[in-house]
Amino acid sequence: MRKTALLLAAVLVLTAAFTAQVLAAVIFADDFESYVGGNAPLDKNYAGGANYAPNGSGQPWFGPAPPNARVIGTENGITPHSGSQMLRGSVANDKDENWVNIAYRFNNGNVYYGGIYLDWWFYDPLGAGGSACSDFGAIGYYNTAPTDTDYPGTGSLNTGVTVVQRLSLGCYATGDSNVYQARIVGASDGYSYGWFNTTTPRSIGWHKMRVVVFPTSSGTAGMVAFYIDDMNNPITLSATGGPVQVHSSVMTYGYNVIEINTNYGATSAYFDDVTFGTLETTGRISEIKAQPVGSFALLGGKRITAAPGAGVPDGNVFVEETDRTTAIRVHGTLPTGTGALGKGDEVAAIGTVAVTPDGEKYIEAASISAGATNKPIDALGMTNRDAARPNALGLFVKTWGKVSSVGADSFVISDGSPTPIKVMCGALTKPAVDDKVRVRGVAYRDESGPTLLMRNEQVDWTSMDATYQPLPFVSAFEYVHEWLILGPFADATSPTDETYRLDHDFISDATGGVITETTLATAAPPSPGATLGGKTWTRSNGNGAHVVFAPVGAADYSTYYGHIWLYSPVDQDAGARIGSDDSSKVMLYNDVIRSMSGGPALVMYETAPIAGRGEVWGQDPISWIPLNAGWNSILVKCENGTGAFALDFQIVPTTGMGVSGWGGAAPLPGLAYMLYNPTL
Ligand SMILES: [Ca+2]
Ligand SMILES: [Ca+2]
Repeated sequence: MRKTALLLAAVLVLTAAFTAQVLAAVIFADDFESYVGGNAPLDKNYAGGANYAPNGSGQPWFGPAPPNARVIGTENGITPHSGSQMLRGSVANDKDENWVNIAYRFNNGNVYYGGIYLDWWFYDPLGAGGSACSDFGAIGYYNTAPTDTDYPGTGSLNTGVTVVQRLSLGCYATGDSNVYQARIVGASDGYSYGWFNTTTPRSIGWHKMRVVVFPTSSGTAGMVAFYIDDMNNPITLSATGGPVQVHSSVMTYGYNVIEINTNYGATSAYFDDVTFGTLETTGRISEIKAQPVGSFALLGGKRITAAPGAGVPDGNVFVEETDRTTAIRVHGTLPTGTGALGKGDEVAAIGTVAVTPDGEKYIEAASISAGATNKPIDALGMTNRDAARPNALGLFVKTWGKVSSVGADSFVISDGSPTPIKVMCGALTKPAVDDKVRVRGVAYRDESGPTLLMRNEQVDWTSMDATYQPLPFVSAFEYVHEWLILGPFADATSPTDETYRLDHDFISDATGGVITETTLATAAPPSPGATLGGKTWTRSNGNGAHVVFAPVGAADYSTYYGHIWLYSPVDQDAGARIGSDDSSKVMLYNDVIRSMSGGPALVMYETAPIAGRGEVWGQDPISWIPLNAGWNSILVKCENGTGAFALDFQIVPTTGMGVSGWGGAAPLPGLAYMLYNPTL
């Protein structure tokens, strides 16, 4: 480890605001002053090189097929950012890479999942239009990085690598050479291979660059922000869905290396003063709420419980810890279009801590963006008294009571607690005075006292004596998040005939003809744990608003069934959009269908032509799904040839079927679903 007091002092002055609030421990800082310079290779794995060190000890930088970066002094009128030494590439177009194995060096062989940053000084020798400079720094992950020494083999992490992540920042030749580029491997909304153009113009000279990975946990993609020169405001990525300042890291592997890439083009950039460290914040909402008003807030990976609509005012989302201990309101300019936020979305925000006159701490966000869509958080049951307590503020709760009055956009309930609760519900249908109801919403407080903010979900209030409270759909686009699934089914013909996989009745086979696909809803209503022909109806792993069949044992050349009980408050005609890998079929059963068919369910959709295909969100419209008031059985059958096996489904208005792609259609509001049938 190499540190220079002078360097750290300079950094602190330049980034005082961000540093004071967020950056904590510097784990590794390198000003390249302690190496042998004069064009000597930096690589520790360059046998006989001036900066050679044993694998696992000494200085930490290694690279593939050394020499890679060179340690040099002032050249071409360019002076090091600190001291008398810096780095550049070896030879034009040499594609030099140098890594530090941060997992081995600093974290006992463990990856870092988030709560980390990397910054460095970057000299752009060409500025605007300089496509011959194509160099960048990165935080990354390589599954070839050892946990017990610096490098494998002779020093290349590229040899045999199969799993990679890189969060890169600098210039990249395939992008717009008038601006800087950033990369998130796996992101599909950049211009290619995870690369994004930014809106930050290139200019000749030294630039401070920083990559920040928000706090997150194992298995969750953290949020990423990139900074150039202004360490208080992230740069803007030109994503295909619209500009973003914070983006999901997409991959969930964590990070085990830092990386410098030089001479990826003919003209090398220069690097100096590399610093890797951890963020001060754990990202817990309780910690943000404890911060003083006006302080910097960095929120990552929390889950939205409520987005604007009905009782929730525009420009606000409520986000909650998955352990339901705390929640907070985030106010700002919310993303629109396909980036629109909804319940179950992971959200990241950068802003400041603010407070209302009624004492509510919230985040006034300069930047809000969404990550993955996940399982919506269940409401926490509370008495009116508990829902009115300060520590419930912002939590998604379920409470109950007798209706004492009804207003234009609200009604008041009381369970006998000292203070009644005003339920803000906008234009949703209200209960009548003296009705006893159960209500879900966000515990809030305004000048009138305790309130409950209902989401735009009519099903979030039900009669107190109802035996059910249905699940909401997820995201701003209301996809089915969880299915009850049954399978896989296959027989001797399955491997050779795709049409057979979709059209053959495997439920009939499995039950000796006693139950069929179209009598299933009444003869053997699906419910969690129910068995049928030796298979068990199983809750799907909610997976970003679609079903991925693989986690429960998907096989090639097989067939699965997925089922939900769809709740509609009224008789109405709906449409749907479906995406499936490979082909699928949708069967509907309810009173309308029974009167049409004389009994069994009817097929409302079948992929045409039946063919192997990858999943495209909402690929096909289904023009007519007649819904009964109450419960409707929807059975989706999906077949797979090989590889991925997945399904997505969205109910849409018949008057606005939209287009394919995530969020390609506005949802039909007011619906919900369950995995078991409460009427049977
Ligand atoms: Ca230096
Ligand atoms: Ca497939």
